[in-house]
Amino acid sequence: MTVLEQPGSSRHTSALPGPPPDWRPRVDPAPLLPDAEPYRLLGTDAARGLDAGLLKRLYAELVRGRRYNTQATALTRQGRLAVYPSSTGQEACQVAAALALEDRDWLFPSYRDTLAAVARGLDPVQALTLLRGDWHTGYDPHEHRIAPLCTPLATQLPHAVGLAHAARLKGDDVVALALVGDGGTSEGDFHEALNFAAVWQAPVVFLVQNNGFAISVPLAKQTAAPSLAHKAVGYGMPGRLVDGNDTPALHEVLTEAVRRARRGGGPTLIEAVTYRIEAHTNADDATRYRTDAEVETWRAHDPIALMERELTARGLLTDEFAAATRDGAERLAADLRERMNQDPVLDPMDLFTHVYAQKTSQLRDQAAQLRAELDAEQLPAQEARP
Ligand SMILES: Cc1ncc(C[n+]2csc(CCOP(=O)(O)OP(=O)(O)O)c2C)c(N)n1
Ligand SMILES: [Mg+2]
Repeated sequence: MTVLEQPGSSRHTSALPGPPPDWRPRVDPAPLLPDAEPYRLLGTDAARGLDAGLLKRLYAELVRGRRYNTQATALTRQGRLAVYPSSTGQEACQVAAALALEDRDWLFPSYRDTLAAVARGLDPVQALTLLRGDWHTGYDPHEHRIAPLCTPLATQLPHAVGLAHAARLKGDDVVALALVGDGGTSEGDFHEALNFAAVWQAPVVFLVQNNGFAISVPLAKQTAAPSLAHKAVGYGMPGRLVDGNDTPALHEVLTEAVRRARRGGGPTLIEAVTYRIEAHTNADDATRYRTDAEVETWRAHDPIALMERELTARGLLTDEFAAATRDGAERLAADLRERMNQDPVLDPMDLFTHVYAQKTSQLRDQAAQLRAELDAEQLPAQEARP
């Protein structure tokens, strides 16, 4: 018997079947839709009302951040750092993310977000330990409430949701802010994290830094969505689209989203439209997949230059302030240079520490093998001693 032949359905009427019973949208999608174009403050009338102290603080952090990026890249050339995914051009996202959070909140960074961690107060050398290949994370995530810099794409997102949801269940006043790239939005973890976050109304904010590329893959090959911010609607959370090089605009949107999450309003997805000025890492040649002309158009929209225009228009970029900002950035770079040039003392056996609370049998075997090899290397050296 088919559905059409079921008892009661045999009465033929000429009327077309009506809609499914009781159907209506579960939430009104209109308020969840993102901004029609990237939200901006710099260069608009609204910028005139921005607090001078905040603008100067953001600017000083941007200048420090740029200097940190150039110094870290130089360290890769000197063989002192294995790899550095530079955030040059994306400093506005990094600084605004760090400053939007309270100390009690948590930051969940990706490999490109060392600068956000440093702007949040992490020791600049500790922030590079993983990228030097010295140690799993290099810092205590609990000390600054910064999760480990995450290399597997988007895996930090479900972690952020889990932490935020758990905090809410425990009654802790904690918001999690997770950073992810445009490429990371194609991962299953992105979908699972956003879905759970919205269903649970977890106090979490997702900041997608759309820098145009996932290594050599441009955004057009990554997604057919109108924008990455539009994905928010499908999960039932608001989406925001922001100029990712406009630091005060980002700071405002992120701060609002963090506040909303804190008062139980649930998650927000923010897409920051920005650009990766340097190659993916020092191991990549970006000239193979993009033109210099494209890079130049983004250099003209540099986050530091945008801020300088605003500060100058407001008479805030005095010679004294500019010099003090430059000096602060140089001190940061000199300290980084000096400490990264010291050879770290490492115990190869630490490879096996902190991987699992209880070592698996494979790890125990591998640890024993390494121990034996290290001991064998020691023997000739000991025998050579008088
Ligand atoms: C699960 C996973 N798949 C693939 C990679 C290799 N990989 C490293 S970076 C990257 C591109 C990521 O691009 P995006 O998310 O846009 O971040 P961006 O590097 O631009 O900051 C890829 C594919 C990875 N690290 N993890
Ligand atoms: Mg990208």
